[in-house]
Amino acid sequence: LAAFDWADPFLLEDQLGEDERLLRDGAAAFAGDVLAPLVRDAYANETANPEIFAKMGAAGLLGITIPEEYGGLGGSYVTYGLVAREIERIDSGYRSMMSVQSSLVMYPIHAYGSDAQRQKYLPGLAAGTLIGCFGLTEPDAGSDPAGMKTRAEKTTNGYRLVGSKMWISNAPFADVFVVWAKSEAHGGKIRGFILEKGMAGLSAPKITGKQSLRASTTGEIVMDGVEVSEEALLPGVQGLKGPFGCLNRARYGIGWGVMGAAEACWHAARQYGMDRKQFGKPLAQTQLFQKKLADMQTEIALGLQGVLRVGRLMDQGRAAPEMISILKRNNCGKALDIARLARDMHGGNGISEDYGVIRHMMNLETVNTYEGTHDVHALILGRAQTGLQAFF
Ligand code: TGC
Ligand code: FAD
Repeated sequence: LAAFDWADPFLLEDQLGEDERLLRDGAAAFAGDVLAPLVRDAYANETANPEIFAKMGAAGLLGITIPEEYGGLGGSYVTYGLVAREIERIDSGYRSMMSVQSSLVMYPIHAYGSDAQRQKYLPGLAAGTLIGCFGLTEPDAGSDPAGMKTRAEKTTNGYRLVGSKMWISNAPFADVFVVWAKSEAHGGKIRGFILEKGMAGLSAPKITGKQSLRASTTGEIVMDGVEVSEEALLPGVQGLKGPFGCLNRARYGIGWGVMGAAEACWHAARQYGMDRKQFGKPLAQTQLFQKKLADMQTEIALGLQGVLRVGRLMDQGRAAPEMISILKRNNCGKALDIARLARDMHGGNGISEDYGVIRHMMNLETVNTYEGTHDVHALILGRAQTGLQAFF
């Protein structure tokens, strides 16, 4: 029988291609060299340095699945997931910055945009010289985006956008705003619009006082009669399937990303238990501690197999949104449980910024909530197996 690798129980490495491993290793080096030294201060001070985008762009981490002709990498969804895992191993906020740019801004411009829109925005977004944000959620419409109030009124040459968005990652320093609004000219259907920083009536105040995801900047988007021409409309989609098409990609990436955060917590807890002695022996030599490590290892090993499988199906064009709901929901929930356990296993030190586990734990509260809460994904899965919708 083969030897057992405690850190890679099901030999995930064996299931990756050479190119996938290389790009993953590049992302891990970037995360360790560039992001890890920043995270403690960024989290403490609630600041994200926007220059990180250009650094991510130079490292080839933005728009991994976007074709090379638009500055992307033309890579697979498995590669995108592997990269998300490495970035989130450092902090969920950094993965958030990357996944909003790639899945929620570059993807819709590529999938639903005109060629002029692709040429205008995608190369800068891939390089990270342009920063993007995605505005779907509103103060009174979170889990139920169909209830959005933002509207696009028809003008002679285009549209006037009126409304506000809430909890928008990257918004305060974004150059490019992909926003979703009910369009009068299209029978009240939801349409996507590309707004640019500096437009009259557009502002994006920062939300302060977050106790979670503090290394990523979050803001509102206020649209006080923002006038745009017809060229700002994303022509290729209408209805909620537009934003949901983007969310499928981002939720999938989160399924991988949170496993990185969970692994960071698991490895930290294991090492802490090996090093710290109480009652004359290492904590890791107690039954309760080992049971917790075994639970962490099991959930992470299973979670990684799930995201790899769905990633392969995405690359073959065979992934259903409900598969992604299973991953997003379960991996976020398990990662949050693991981070809470790791915090506990560090004792008093677990609450210190020196050990990082409480930062991951706090971050994962957000990740469990955004992109569809844990319970909303349960309702999506409940509907899929009963045919009965229980949202309202
Ligand atoms: P429903 O009737 O189910 O669907 C309306 C239309 O949308 C289509 N659709 C999808 N299309 C593609 N992919 C999916 N996953 C889709 N789900 C639904 C559907 O076929 C239908 O199309 P059509 O042509 O028939 O009109 O819509 P509903 O209003 O009943 O939706 C219910 C529910 C709960 C599933 C949905 O609203 C939901 O998922 N709510 C959660 C909202 C959410 O995830 N918000 C995320 C905001 S963005 C964000 O959090 C970014 S954080 C990023 C970071 O920092 O990393
Ligand atoms: P609500 O929808 O009010 O939900 C509150 C609670 O009620 C939850 O527990 C939920 O599960 C539960 N609930 C809701 N409906 C039901 C139901 N029918 N049955 C049972 N329970 C229900 N949005 C963007 O558009 N772009 C972004 O870039 C973005 N970034 C974010 C960054 C951060 C840091 C955060 C915190 C959020 C971000 N969001 C973003 C918003 C996020 O997607 C929403 O917070 C999320 O979808 C939940 O919406 P809500 O906060 O309005 O909660």
